[in-house]
Amino acid sequence: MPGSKSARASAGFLTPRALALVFLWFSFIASRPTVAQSAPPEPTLRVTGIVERHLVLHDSDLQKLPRKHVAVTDEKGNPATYDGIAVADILRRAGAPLGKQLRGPQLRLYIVANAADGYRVVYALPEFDPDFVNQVVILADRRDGHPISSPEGPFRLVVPGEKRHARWVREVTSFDVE
Ligand SMILES: Nc1nc2c(c(=O)[nH]1)N[C@H]1C(S)=C(S)[C@@H](COP(=O)(O)O)O[C@H]1N2
Ligand SMILES: [Mo]
Repeated sequence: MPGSKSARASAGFLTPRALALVFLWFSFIASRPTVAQSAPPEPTLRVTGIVERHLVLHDSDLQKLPRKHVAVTDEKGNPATYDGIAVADILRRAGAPLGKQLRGPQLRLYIVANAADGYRVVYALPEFDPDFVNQVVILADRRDGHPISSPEGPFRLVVPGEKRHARWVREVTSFDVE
């Protein structure tokens, strides 16, 4: 049939050869984490979900954001200081609604903090917003002046004022806004 012939021509990108190339490409992508393990990548934080811009922030990007310092008590009751970036400043870069924009339907938004060990914790967006809360939640990259090593770091959430520390997520890898 002449009609089906032209249809085949216009769907030329679906030829078996093209499909094989796509398959090879995905196999390559799937194999990459194994390769990456031999050379540890720069610590990275992702912001995904319902935001204006998805972000992939490298350590060097995070260092450019304003620094915050908090003095807290750790889970064992010992004093500790943490330095890092207000989570609000990270979310603002992704275009999440904060301040006057955080109202009405936006108040249904929540954030899932994901950790390298699979631990996941939920926060409501206002919990990070300095217009709503006094105590700033930070993504810490230093404890007592030193970089935080795995499995606590390189990035750890510090939630001052929260009595139990179950939401102080260690080794944070991403924030998903849902
Ligand atoms: N990634 C990750 N973060 C985590 C946890 C975990 O299992 N995985 N446990 C939480 C709990 S229940 C507590 S009490 C604190 C303990 O913090 P610490 O290890 O600094 O004492 O970490 C929190 N953060
Ligand atoms: Mo805990």
